[in-house]
Amino acid sequence: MRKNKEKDHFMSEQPQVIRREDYTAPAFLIETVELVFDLDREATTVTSRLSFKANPDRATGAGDQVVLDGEDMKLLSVAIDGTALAASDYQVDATSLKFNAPSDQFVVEIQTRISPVNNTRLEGLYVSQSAYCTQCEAEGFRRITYFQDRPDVMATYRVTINAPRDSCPVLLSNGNLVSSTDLDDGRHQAVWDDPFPKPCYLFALVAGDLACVEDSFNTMTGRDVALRIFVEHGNEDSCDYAMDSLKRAMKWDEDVYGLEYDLDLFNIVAVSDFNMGAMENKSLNVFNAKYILAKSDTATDTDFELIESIVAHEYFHNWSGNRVTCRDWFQLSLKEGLTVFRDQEFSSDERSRPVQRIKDVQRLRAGQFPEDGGPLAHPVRPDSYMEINNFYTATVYQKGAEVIRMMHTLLGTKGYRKGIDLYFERHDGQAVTCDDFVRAMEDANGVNFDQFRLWYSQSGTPNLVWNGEYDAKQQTYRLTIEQKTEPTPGQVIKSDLQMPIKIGLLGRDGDELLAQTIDLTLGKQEFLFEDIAQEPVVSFNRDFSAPVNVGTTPSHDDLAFLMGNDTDAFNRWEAGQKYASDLLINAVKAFGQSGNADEALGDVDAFCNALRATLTNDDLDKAFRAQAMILPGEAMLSEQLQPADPEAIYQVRQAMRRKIGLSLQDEFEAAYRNNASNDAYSPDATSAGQRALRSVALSYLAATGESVFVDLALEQYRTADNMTDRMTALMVLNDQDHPGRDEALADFESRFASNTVVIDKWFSLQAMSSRTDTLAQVKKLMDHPAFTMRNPNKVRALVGAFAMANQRNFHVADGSGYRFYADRLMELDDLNPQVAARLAAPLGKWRKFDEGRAAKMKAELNRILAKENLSRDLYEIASKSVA
Ligand code: 0A1
Ligand code: ZN
Repeated sequence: MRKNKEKDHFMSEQPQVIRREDYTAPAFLIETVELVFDLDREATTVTSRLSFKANPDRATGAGDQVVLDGEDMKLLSVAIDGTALAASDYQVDATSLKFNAPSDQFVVEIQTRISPVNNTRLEGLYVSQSAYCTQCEAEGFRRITYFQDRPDVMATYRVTINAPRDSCPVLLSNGNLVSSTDLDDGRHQAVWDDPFPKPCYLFALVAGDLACVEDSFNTMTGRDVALRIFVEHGNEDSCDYAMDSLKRAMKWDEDVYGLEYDLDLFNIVAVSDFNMGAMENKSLNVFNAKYILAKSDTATDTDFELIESIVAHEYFHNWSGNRVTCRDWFQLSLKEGLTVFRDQEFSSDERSRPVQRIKDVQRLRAGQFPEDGGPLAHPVRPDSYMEINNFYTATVYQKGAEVIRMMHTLLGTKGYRKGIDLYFERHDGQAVTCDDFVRAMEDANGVNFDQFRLWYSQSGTPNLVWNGEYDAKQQTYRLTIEQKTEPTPGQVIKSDLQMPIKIGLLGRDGDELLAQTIDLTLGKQEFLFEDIAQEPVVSFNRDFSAPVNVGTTPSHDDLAFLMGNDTDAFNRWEAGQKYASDLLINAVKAFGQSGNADEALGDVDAFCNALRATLTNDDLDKAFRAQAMILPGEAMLSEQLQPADPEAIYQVRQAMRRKIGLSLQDEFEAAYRNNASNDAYSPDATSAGQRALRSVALSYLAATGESVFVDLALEQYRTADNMTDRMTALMVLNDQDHPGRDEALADFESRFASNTVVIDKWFSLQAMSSRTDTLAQVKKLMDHPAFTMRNPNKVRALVGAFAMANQRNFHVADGSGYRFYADRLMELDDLNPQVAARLAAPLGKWRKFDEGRAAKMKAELNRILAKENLSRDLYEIASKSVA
């Protein structure tokens, strides 16, 4: 139990800690679920008919009491086997309904009333614009009706929806449509039946007046699957890319995993109000509209990329998540780590593999490494939680995917596939654990992953240090690697992990002397390579084969050499990042003394020359070159400094950008000119790469401070025929003191005022401006007619972007950024605790900063903890963050 250290005056009750080790199988199973929804915005009636059966695997002495979860609804009636229960026959409280089981097999009928229009949490059944929709993962189903809301209770569902025909012509649920009938009083009815047993978190219902875009996919066994995307009217012309992505994902899963879609219908619905990115409900995926809607003039290349990967991700869940699901929520990475790995590989196959890997690693480093090194660190398979919604984390998703990737590397493509085949063969239709997945990999390949399993239970990012010794006489190279993981909250003692490290040894002429994957298992381990004809340059952890920090920094000469010669594209990029980080970190430290960023940086010509070689190397693809030009971000640099001075980091990074812009001005001007396109916009990876390179060029040219280049950005804004070019120009203008900034922002606002997805870009941009009036602007924008605290996308775009993507202004030394942010989190907590909690992490970074900032950040966390009616969600994050 959690220690009751001090008397908690702020919350009426301590949230309970749920522990993985306490798992017990459910005493009763529910085999079939029949649901009838009488939809009404204020008062929807839900009637459920559940067939219970005692679980043969129940723990002995589990008793005959049935406990169903239920929150925030009115219980109208309960009946067992056709007989209504008297009030004395059951107990109902704020979170449950309890009654005694009459026998080993019985049928329960329950009626509840809920209010979709007042559901601001967006969990359970709610209203988004004109439609009703549901979100049940993780524990939303208990807000619809009383149920055993846990993923190891799998049932088949038959769902009847009754609703007004005019306002809800479209009525959807999981599975197959059984019937559509007109009712009296202008209402109609649809009945849906899902033949596949599923946990209740995969249940979905959508009803509303939506437009539909339709296509089809012919499967590997020749079945035609109808594909439908439902959107608000007027958005029908923005679904092409999502539909195309879906078809490509379906084909890829057949080709690469041998997995075929299992129903004749696959529906996607795009809604504007959604807590997360999207949801994989069986055959009825619900999406945040921003990850579906895209046209050349409304979506950037990055948006197209995200749509492709998220559509694929949700589709892939049909097997990795739905057909085989999680036994309990501690096993979340079973489906999420695996499905992220699958979507990353899909994108790699569809686009540039090295660029995809670079982006995935950037995301891991930006989101997961700080989490793993901070107060919210937890293993890929957590041991405890207060609120499961707080565990949809970068660790469970991104690090979870890295763990799958390492198994793929250790076993090879064929061995991995053997393991996957065995996993689906063994566990189809079951709710299983991460351990079951690893066992399938072991059994299919005859290997032992006992040590490897630690990746699931140990938190923290390992740090690797390597050392090389060349023996010219023996022509051998001895590589010594040491690994160490720092303690994390609640986990002080760390063990050595097994990990595959890909390395290359390069000759000075650029020849690859050796390329190998080594199997690191010890705390300190030596590897001897023979027949090495010259002292090599080491390319370490190629392709980021293990998700670790590498503490060894090669010489600047070696880094420049690797930037130009490494045969592993990822490590070419990595060498540039390491080189830049080293220069920037040293300069930030020196800036403390001089206060002059240019002086602190000193001579960076060698680095600029290495960048020039990459920029002008026409053998490299343009998307890669664009990535290679981008310096590590401010947050990334903060991670490497203790304490981090956000203003110094900002100044030094800007100065570096200016130096690079000046040094490579001719090359950037040429890149800008030569990469203009006269063709109509196409979102494909090659065209996107060309635009990315041109964007990088413009942004460095503007960094020189020459006003002609700001004029050039304004010109690009005015003539842009696609959103990528428009946003690039606007991002440059956004940081300037130039009349063009106001002109472009005003134009953007009036152009896209009625497009709720696009206007969020306008909010974010202003929230991310490095200008010192940004906080004042953000406060003002909260009164903009398009802004509302009730829409998660709006909150994330304006308030979230300010704290998460504007280090300079959020951390302004007087603490005004922190205060503003804490106020918003508390305001949001009363509306949507899940989203409030997900946004709270930035305040928990106080350990990274100087005493003044740290004290102010902690004070805000304490103010949040003292809030009346603080949610369990935000309490968990704030209390862990302040500790
Ligand atoms: N399973 C979804 C993401 C998701 C998770 C939680 C949600 O509500 C708490 C909603 C969606 C995915 O991985 O895409
Ligand atoms: Zn997922």
